[in-house]
Amino acid sequence: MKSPIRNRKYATEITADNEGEHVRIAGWVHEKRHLGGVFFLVVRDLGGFAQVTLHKGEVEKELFERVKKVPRESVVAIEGKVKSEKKAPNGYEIIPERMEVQSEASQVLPLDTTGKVGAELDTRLDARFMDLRTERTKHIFIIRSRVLKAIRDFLDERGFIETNTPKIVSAATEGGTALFPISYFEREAFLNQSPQLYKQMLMASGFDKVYEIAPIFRAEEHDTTKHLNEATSVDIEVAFVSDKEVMALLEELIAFVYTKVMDYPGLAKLNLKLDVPKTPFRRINYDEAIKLLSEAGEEIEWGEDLSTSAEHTLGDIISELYFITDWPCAIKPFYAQPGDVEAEGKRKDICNAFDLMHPKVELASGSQRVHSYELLKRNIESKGLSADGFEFYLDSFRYGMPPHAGWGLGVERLLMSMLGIDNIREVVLFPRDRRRLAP
Ligand code: AMO
Repeated sequence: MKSPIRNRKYATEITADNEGEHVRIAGWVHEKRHLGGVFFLVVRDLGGFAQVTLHKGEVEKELFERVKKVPRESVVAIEGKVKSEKKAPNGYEIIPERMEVQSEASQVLPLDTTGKVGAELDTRLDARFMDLRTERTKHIFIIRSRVLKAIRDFLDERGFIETNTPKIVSAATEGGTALFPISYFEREAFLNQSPQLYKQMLMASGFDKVYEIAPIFRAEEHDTTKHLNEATSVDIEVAFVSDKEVMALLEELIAFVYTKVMDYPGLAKLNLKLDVPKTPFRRINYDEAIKLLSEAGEEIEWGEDLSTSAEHTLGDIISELYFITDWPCAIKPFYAQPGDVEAEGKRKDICNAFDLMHPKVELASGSQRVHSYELLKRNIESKGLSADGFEFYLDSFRYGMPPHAGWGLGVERLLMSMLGIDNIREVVLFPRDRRRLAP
């Protein structure tokens, strides 16, 4: 990694081999220590830490006093000579000649950035700009960026077209979760829960394989460790395939993302070692899930959705990534394709829909889609919705719509499950939840 600023070096760009060279570093005052006649200042930058050492009597008095006084977390630029020092981070220290205080920090910091004094998540989120200065939090977001890049690389490589669909919409897609209404001039509109309708409409365009990585808005009333009101979803849609093909693509993608993250050196800061999940993932159908749950003492009837407790019970039994397939149509959205009685001998009230589960949390859901205009219209109405509100969507099924399938994968759910993090808010820069609208 190279500093983007001319003449400035990152702490990790310097080594003991640069002994005697004149360098300029810039960053935050991480720690200050006074031992006898020697003063140590640790400067932190994106790369790591540099130790600046001042021997009383050997540096100018004025500089010595200014360094001693500069408050922790101030932004400083320091010029000086490199000296090899085995006990310092990266094996060198800097003997300063000049220090410029570019921004002095107020005393009494909202958080300790050294990791020595822990803080509640709420306190950390209130001062997120500062929490991001801690090693652990910094690495979470660098990993998040790697995950997103890996997803894009994987899909681009396979000929997917990245798209952007509207987030201000007129219709709901996911029954069960509420919408956030907004005022749109003289009409009512909503924040989109999912790009579902739009990605399906793109299947009528001939684009064949599309994806989008974008926010989804869910007006979930409850305040849990796995729900956000604004989350990020990776959505794909593929024409001329069934649920089977997109499930295979999903498991390959997850394994690929793991391989791209596992060699990241910052993982050690999270005390993590990642094992790439073996593909294909285990598949159980909904009936088997209900049977396993009943045997484990969960009270659940056929046709009910899985509660969080049921998900955890199944996770304890299966303890790896797995798919639940063949869901009752009644608990899946109107766009999920019912089973094919003739070809597959499936019941008509079972849909070609699936969820991808981590033992602790659902990661993704998807399905083969209904592509018959008549069936889709009937399904919308049978869910108690008015087909009028879906006209713009239904129209795209009337003039040549190929069979298609797709899924939506929660970026935060993937990250928290990979990194063994219990609270989803940890993996969002500025989370939006039932109580939090700032920062
Ligand atoms: P679903 O509603 O299951 O499916 O959402 C897909 C995935 O998005 C993530 N997710 C959330 N993450 C955090 N907080 C939330 N409130 C939240 N809601 C959803 C989850 C979930 O598995 N249109 C379908 C997808 C499809 O069929 O293509 C859909 O939105 O990881």
